[in-house]
Amino acid sequence: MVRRKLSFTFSLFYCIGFLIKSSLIAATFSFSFTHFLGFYVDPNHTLSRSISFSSLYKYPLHHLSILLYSQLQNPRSIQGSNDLCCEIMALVLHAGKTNKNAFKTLITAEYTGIKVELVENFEMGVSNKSPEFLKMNPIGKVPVLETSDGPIFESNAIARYVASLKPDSSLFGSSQIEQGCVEQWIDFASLEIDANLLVWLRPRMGFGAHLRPVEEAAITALKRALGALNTHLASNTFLVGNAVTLADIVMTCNLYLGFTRLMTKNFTAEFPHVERYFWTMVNQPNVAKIVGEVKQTESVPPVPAAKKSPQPKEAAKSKPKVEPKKEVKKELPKAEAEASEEVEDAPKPKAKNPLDSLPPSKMVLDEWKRLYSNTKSNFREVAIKGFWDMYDPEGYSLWFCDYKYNDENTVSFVTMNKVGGFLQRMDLARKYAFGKMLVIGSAAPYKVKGLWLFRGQEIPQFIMDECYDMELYEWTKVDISDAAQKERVSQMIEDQEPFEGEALLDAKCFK
Ligand SMILES: N[C@@H](CCC(=O)N[C@@H](CS)C(=O)NCC(=O)O)C(=O)O
Repeated sequence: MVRRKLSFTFSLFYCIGFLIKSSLIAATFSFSFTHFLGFYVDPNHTLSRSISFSSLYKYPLHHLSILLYSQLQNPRSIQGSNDLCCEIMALVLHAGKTNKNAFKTLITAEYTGIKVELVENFEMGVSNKSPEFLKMNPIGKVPVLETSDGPIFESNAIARYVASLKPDSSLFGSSQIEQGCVEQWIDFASLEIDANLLVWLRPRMGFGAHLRPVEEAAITALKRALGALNTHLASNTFLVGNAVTLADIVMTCNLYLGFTRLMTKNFTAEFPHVERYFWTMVNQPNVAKIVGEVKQTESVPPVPAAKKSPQPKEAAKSKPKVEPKKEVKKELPKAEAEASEEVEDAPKPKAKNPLDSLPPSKMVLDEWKRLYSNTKSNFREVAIKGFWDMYDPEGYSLWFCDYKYNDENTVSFVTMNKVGGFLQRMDLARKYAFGKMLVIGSAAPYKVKGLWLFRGQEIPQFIMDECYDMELYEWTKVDISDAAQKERVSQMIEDQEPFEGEALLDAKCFK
């Protein structure tokens, strides 16, 4: 009797269990069908994202349906159980829209098909200082990735994590040695490229003192790294293997900072394979979707005018009260230069250029520039004669310059680009200077020589300070009482050819 009762109870439990199991299977089928349908009616996945309870199931059939669904959505992204929830609920990235460190993750997400969304209404200096944010990253820096298993900070780590969500991701290379090389180039991109770029950029964005020897050392180290990278890329399309890896993503984002903020065409022309690589990378559809159109900077940001030392308290007291500037509160400890990518710089009062305090000159530089531009014929009789009529040797001085390293000018377009970059960099002197630069010779090595007209009797100090090309040239003040020198000036303004017995490869004017 007891045995019969027991067996009846077991049978009952078995039936109930069977019924539960069957209904789970039915639910899974209907869920799979909804997902399957969702592919056609809900391409943005709002439906699938809202059904987050699905991730609670640990049912093989359910996995199968999700795998089928995710394969239908993105044939490249069959994923394992860990990333199912990523397919369903997007990972949230805390950063501004233009942050190159956030780009690393967003590009990786494009390559892997993992959903990563930028947090809404992120405000640099505010959002990342909130208590909730500091719980995710105690140092208060961005980016931070919020996952259902907890947050991750450090942009390279986040990008690695997102890449690893796709099993067998080719972003880590296709062998252990390739994976080692991917890691090698990620470190190289961070420690040899990015770190030096930041030492160069930070003080120029007003974060920390600008110390010329420190900047020079960083530029030298950066050039050394770019030289090594250039050599590697001379025979490799990508950093590792024959396809884009995580190393390329990290390297491109770091170079992006350099190309858009510091490294003019003149600077990068020395590294043609790095240039080719960078433009190839930013034009890859998965990269272009995130970074948009990229424009190389035309100048290096000038060093901000030195801050005035604080007034002694007593003196300050006796001064009329000045309304404190609203922007001052923005000078929070946002110490990193990269932050400047996202923080609007408070407009800084422009320091008066000492050249504006020189005694007035009878020569009006703009008038000369207009005459130069508008003279289309009889250049010698009209423009050159006009120049000497206008020239004021008290208010202006003329200078010849001679490139010190002509031996290096072995490639014509590289040489012309170098000169082009120099002129772009001289933009800051437009109000006070006029120049002609000649690239001379019909075969390498080409000579680069120039003529400059500067306000004042010396080469203005701010140009020497700001434009590093200046020290690449030998400068000689023109003695206009010497007829030969005067004639040389005329010939240079006129682009006379042959010049000193040689053909001209190029002549550029700064006006
Ligand atoms: N090594 C970090 C650097 C992060 C970083 O410096 N982030 C900057 C913006 S790109 C930041 O949050 N600065 C704010 C601060 O310094 O408080 C990474 O790669 O994530």
